Amino acid sequence: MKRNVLVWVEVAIIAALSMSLSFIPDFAGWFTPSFGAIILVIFSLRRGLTPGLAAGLLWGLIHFPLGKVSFLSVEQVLIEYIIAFTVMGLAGLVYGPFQKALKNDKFSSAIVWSGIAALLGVGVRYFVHYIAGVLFWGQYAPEGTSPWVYSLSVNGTAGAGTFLVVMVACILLIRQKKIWIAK
Ligand code: 218
Repeated sequence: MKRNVLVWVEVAIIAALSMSLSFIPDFAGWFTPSFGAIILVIFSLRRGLTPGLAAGLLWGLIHFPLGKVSFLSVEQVLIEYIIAFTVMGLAGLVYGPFQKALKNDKFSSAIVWSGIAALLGVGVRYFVHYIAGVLFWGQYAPEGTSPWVYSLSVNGTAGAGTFLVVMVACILLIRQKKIWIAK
């Protein structure tokens, strides 16, 4: 396959795989980590920024035909299902140094770069959900809790949990170079 076509086929497969992990039940409501982030961060490190952003955007879009969108308003949905998912591809900003480290078998350094990638992708995504939480989800805050504190507790917990599962996966998989380095 032409290299370019192969990358786009991977984008579609990755978006579908990430979406399939979103079917893990919300065992802790909105506090539940986003397991699909594991796949998206790894892919952004494998292919770089543009494919990562594209896979994130597609993952967000797939929520619509599957009826997996929590709708409060058009603005909220655009922010949380288009912008928030797309920015996960920012993990691909450290593609260069990550690839260099792994190609030289510098596994500890590669793990550090994957951590920076996860902080970027997961951190920016959940910052977006945090802002959306303050703007749109305040009515769900328990009596006497401000929307700021409520959104920080929900999205801070979900974001930290997501970061954690991404890091566990990266550490377990870092020596499997085939996953990370494309032909
Ligand atoms: C306080 C609060 N509650 C709910 C949401 C909505 N939210 C949070 C995280 C992730 C997603 C995307 C789908 O998994 C959504 C819609 C919020 N932002 N804030």
